[in-house]
Amino acid sequence: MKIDVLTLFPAMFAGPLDESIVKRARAEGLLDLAIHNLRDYTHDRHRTVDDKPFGGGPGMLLKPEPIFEAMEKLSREKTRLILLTPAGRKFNHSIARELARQEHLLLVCGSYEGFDERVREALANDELSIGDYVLTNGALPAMVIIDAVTRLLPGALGDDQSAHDESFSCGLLEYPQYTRPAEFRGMKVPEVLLSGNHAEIEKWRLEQAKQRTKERRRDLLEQNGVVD
Ligand code: JCQ
Repeated sequence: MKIDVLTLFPAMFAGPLDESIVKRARAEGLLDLAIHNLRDYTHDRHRTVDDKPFGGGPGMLLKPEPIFEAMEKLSREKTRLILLTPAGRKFNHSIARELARQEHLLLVCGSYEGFDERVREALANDELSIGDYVLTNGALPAMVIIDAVTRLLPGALGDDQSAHDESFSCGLLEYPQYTRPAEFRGMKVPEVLLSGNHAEIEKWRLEQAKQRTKERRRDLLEQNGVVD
């Protein structure tokens, strides 16, 4: 998969995408990631990316020209252009799965300045939010999405990792897990996990996962049609 990112803050991307699973996916050629500075698509002496809103009001807006020009240079036959903004639809694991099936993503980072509406109308295939809070810019949301999508690319996870029945893949939060020692500072691992009875262990885990999800995230059960 190819992912291009358009941002005013390319330096923010050094670090999170050079570690762990994303690093390995890049090294193995599963992910071809490129970060582009929006300012490189300007032509004036001051490399202007923003301007005042028509009609007045506070703040500035990202000018459409650099974004259109970048899109024209970067887009391919099957590009999905996604704006990162708190006004987008809320990103989740099923959207991550959907994005992992795409050939090419172009992630355009918004900022406090906001987009000229013509970018939305003419260019955006989608607008995504990573949650109900406002950040200074869309770089962190872009990295969150890249991380969540990359680990779903075929071959990105090791065998033991991909076999793992993680939270959200089955619609439930994870059950409690323990490793050695069997007793630590007086806290004991539940007896059933030491029993060797795999049927009982599976039953216990499912029960714990359901209970935990009901307590912490009833919305997930509702979303999956378990309760309403
Ligand atoms: C994304 N959740 C929060 C901030 C405006 C118009 O675009 C804007 C983009 C941002 C940066 O993204 C977020 C965000 N998901 O704050 C303001």
